[in-house]
Amino acid sequence: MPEPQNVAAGLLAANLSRCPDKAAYLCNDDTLTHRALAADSARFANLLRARGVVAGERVVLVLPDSFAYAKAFLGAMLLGAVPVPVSAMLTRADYAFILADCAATALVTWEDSPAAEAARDVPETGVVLCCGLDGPWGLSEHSAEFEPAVTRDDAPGFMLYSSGSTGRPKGVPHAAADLLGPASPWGSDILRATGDDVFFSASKMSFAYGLMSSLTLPLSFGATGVFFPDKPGPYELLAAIARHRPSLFFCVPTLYNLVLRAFEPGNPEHDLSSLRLCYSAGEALPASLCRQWLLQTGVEILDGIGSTEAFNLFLSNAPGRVHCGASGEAVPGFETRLVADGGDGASPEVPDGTSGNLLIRGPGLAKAYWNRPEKTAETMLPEGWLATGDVYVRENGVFTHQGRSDDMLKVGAHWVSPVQVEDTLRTHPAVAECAVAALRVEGLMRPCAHVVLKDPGLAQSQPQLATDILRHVRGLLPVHMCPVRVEYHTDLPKTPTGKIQRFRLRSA
Ligand code: 3UK
Repeated sequence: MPEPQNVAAGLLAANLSRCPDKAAYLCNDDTLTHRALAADSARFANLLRARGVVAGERVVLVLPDSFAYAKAFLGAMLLGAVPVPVSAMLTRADYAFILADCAATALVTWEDSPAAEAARDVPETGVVLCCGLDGPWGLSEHSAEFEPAVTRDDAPGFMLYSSGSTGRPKGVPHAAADLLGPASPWGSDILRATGDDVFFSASKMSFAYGLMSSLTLPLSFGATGVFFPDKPGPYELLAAIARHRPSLFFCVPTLYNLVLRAFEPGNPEHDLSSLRLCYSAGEALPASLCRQWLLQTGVEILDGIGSTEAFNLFLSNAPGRVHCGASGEAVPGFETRLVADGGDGASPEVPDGTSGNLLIRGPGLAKAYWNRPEKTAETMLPEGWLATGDVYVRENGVFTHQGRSDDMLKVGAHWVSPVQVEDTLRTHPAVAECAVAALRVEGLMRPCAHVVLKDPGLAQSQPQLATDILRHVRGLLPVHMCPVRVEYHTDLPKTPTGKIQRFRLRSA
């Protein structure tokens, strides 16, 4: 039996012995060494303890990606408390819901944030610590010595709220050891990460994808992570890449699309020469974007799917073996099953080339949702299988995403994947972004195209444009898949992590 240990303490101690004076993280002009990170995380644990926080309690973090974030997250874990990263872009009401839902005893945020206001609505959140980018006030007054708590393997070690595309957010508690899952084999074999890498994630640490690629992978490899505290726009991201020279870049498809449109080869402020690999997750990467990015930047994008429940990537493309438009193959260590509706891990698989619901099994999966037994029963199936809610087609071991099971449309007894129709819509030169959702026409479901135009003025100046878009798609897709109407939008509804919320566009 391995000695039970504190996962955060293990990560910090490993780097303290192998590379104490190397940058653990970079943020704007500042550097935080592994040595300073270890000391300040211990101080943070002492600060929380001095304020009465004890092991097992939830500590909600609402912060920009910053050194303060890393210290608070790791400090809470040293104490055996449960850090709960939450997006910094929510409303007071959202924060009040989450603080109450997880019965937080502490909140770490900036002064006057909507989360700090929400803490007044939920008085059980007794401790509110206000931070700048470096850490909370008075951190240096606390000792840098801390005896890490030893927590039980099955106790929650950290918790994330899933930004799911339907309904209110669900808490997803993970064992502390699950934090180490993405390092191997995803990090080691697919990203081929080493201590020489500089990780940069445009996705925030409140999103599992950002948490692993910004915060924990740099620690697992004794590498360096770049924190970007602001809301990422394409020009700011290009400038940050030119400045910090990351070797690995992580982002969601929508942002890759914006960065690609802003990118000017030869512009010294758009210097991508440090990148050896780009990674895309969060939603399917359109094949056209995958190809265009490689063509224009010379760097491969690997698409892969992960989830908050898995706290890992379970299907992924691999370097030199990219299948544009597909999520790639099962990541070693994960078992997959594609089953018919209502199936579980014991059900027969659908044949290759046929749509099925993806179930996965492997290490590090969340065992249950926080206080949501019905959702747990729907998702965490017997024998350790997890229903991802995603519909896939598999051919020769390569998985192609067909959409969320809850986004699929059935038109005239045919399944229609919004993703496939959207890919086709995007080939029309006027379309910048689009989403397909159900529209009820005389009681029957029909696809409707919700479109953001590259030039919004065209909606007025070219009244024939909508007809032209529909005709374009009709030339390329079977009739049941063709949208019957185009609706223009200035913006599509998205989750804080950038996923399109197709359910908000449904008319039925
Ligand atoms: C969808 C994808 C197609 C899919 C996540 C990387 O996105 C993450 O976690 P969430 O819990 O959402 C999970 C759901 O998002 N999705 C994610 N990636 C892809 N669909 N292609 C993809 N490449 O519906 C999935 O079930 O917010 C991503 C790492 C950790 C994560 N938590």
